[in-house]
Amino acid sequence: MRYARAHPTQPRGVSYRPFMIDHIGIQVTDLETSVAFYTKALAPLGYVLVRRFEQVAGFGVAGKPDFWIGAGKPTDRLAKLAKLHVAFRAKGRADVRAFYDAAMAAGGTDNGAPGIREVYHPSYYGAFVHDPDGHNIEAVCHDAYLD
Ligand SMILES: N[C@@H](CCC(=O)N[C@@H](CS)C(=O)NCC(=O)O)C(=O)O
Repeated sequence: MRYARAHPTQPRGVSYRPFMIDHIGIQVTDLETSVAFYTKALAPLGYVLVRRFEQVAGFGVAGKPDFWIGAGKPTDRLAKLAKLHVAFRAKGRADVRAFYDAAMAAGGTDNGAPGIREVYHPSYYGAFVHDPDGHNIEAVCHDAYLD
């Protein structure tokens, strides 16, 4: 099955499954630290820094930012609730591993090494890292994939 391009600027012939999330934003305590972290951690997945304003930065592919980080300080009361889980889709299991390695090298902390998580479904291959603020960041490949 061939899917519509996720964004008009994406090259024809490249099939992407449709995204149901247009963009997501999280607050971070040190924007520069987090821009550096996500620039390195998401590079294996093809994400780049697309837009940068003084207080926010947007990452995406093909010029479409869909993951935003903004300078902010969650209050203590909200700190626990402010910890988010964001899962980025990877094209294959090797990219999941590359994300994990890049994120760890960029200062992330382990929250689950790359591997199958049968608890979700038999071919769910994910890796989990906490970013500098403790957000739970994942790369996942849902497809049965030989590597
Ligand atoms: N350390 C776990 C992390 C799993 C995880 O974070 N799963 C996501 C869903 S894909 C989540 O938010 N789980 C809820 C939780 O951990 O409280 C692992 O390696 O499997």
